[in-house]
Amino acid sequence: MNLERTFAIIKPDAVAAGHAGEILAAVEQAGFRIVAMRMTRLTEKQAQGFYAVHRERPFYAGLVKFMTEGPVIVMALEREDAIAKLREVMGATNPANAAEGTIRKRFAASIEHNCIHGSDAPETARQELGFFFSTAELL
Ligand code: FUP
Repeated sequence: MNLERTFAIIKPDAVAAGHAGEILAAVEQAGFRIVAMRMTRLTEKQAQGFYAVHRERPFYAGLVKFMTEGPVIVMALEREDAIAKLREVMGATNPANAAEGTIRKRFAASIEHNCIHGSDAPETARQELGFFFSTAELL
C-alpha cells in the first residue's frame, strides 16, 4: 500500500462559477482525505513562483494573470497512490480531451481555464505542499 499525499488547487474559474463544492465532493468520493485546506487569493509573485517551471512558455503570462484573478482553494489530499489517482479523476489538461465524468470534463471551459491543478510527481507534490502549507498544518 502506497499511502501518499498530493497537492491540489481549485482554480479561480471553478470557485467563481460556484463549482468548488461539487469538485470537493468528487475528490472525497474518489477516496481522498482532506488533510489541509484553505481559501486564498494568489499574489502575482506566488503565481509566478508556483508556475516557474513554465516561465519560458507562451502561455505563462496568461496563466499567472488567470490564477490571480480571484480566490482559489488550496488542498493537501491523501489516499493510496494519490498523485496518479487525482490526475485520473481530474482528467486531461485540455478538457476537450478529458474522459467522461472527470472533473475537467464536467467543469472546465478550456485548457487555460481548466478548473483544477494536481501535482504531477512525488517531488512536485512535496514542493507544492511546502509552498502553501506549514509542517504543522500537514501533521
Ligand atoms: P497539468 O499538469 O494537467 O495542470 O498541465 P501542465 O502542467 O501541462 O500545465 C499547467 C497549466 O498551464 C495548465 F493547467 C493550464 C496551463 N496551460 C495553458 O494555459 N496552455 C497550454 O497550452 C498548456 C497549459
